[in-house]
Amino acid sequence: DDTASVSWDEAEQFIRLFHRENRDVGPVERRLARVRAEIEDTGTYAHTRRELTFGAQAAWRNASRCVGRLYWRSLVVRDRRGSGTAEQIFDDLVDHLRLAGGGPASELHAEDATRRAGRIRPVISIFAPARPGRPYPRVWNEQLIRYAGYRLPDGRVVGDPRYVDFTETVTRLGWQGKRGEFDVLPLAIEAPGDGVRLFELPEDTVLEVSLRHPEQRWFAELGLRWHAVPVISNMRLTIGGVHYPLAPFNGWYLGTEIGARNLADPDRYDLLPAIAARLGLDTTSEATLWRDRALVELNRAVLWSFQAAGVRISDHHTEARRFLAHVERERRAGRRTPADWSWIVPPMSGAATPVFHRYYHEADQRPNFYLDAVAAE
Ligand code: NRG
Repeated sequence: DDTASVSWDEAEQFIRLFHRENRDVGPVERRLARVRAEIEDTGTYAHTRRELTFGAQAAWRNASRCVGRLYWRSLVVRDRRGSGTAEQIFDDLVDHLRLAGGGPASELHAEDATRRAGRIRPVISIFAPARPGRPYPRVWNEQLIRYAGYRLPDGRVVGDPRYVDFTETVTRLGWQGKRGEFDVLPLAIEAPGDGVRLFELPEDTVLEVSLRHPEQRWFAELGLRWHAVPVISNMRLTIGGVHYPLAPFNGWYLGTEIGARNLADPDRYDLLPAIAARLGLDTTSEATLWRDRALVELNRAVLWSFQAAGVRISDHHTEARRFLAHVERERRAGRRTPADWSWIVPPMSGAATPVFHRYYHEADQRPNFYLDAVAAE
């Protein structure tokens, strides 16, 4: 429950962890006494900047479903706890996207604007924590950049079927979509005293890659594209008993997220039949493995197009090896890496990657990220 007091046990556990791993921050007992007094007074306590930074990085390190954790220490943490209005939050999210490397020109790195586009870096922006009995800001979108889905009268969907309900919600709030296959949705930002408000992302913050295939010329004619940066905006960050309901974060894509799920799942863009047809595959029998063959070519197109555009992306073989290197590095540091096999193994060619052939430590370690119920109905 967000409105209850912060648990002292969780606060103490985190402060001890932080001091154990950051020997230079001073005596832990003094900090614990202050935190305890603050909780007794106010029901909660405020993290120092360094606690916030370490807490977010440790939350990533503990994210059991993430295969990309080798880089957890490099997470850039933006402290936006002071941003209260929907406008301020929107400006911060725009800055987040620019810093993450999604778009070209930005004041932040004007000098190497061309080199920087596509050089994606992991960033998290942390907004106000939930405080006992007080409302807090949030974003209704699952990710900052997602494509609208429109249901046609005949039941088919134009765009991403996953966002049909969300698209209807923002449409009721006054948004008018272009009814295309890849329309970037507006942000729905809810701030205390402000209600929910819609904001369009400036074009230069949404870097997208048009998909082509290294050999099949017709592939480009499918008109497929995907956005370069996944920014998860519906997960609650929990550090030392304090909940941050709005803490959007991003890394970079693993090719299979796009090629083996978003564009391939039957309840998403469902493109395998169309690609198999263009490849001239025999689809009359499952045993021809036409789905598998189309899947490989689609995933080649994703990786090849991102690489050609200079946009950072990983393939599942490389990332699987890096993950095991991470597990080993953590073991040498005296830590176990919690992991969820069903998320760590990629959605194609599972057993061809080394992460398939073993089991993992299954544990809920904090700090961590938790899925919040989507605010939109
Ligand atoms: N599969 C989702 C994104 C989930 C998180 N993936 C990341 N996270 N790569 C999709 O949009 O396809 N990240 O922080 O980079």
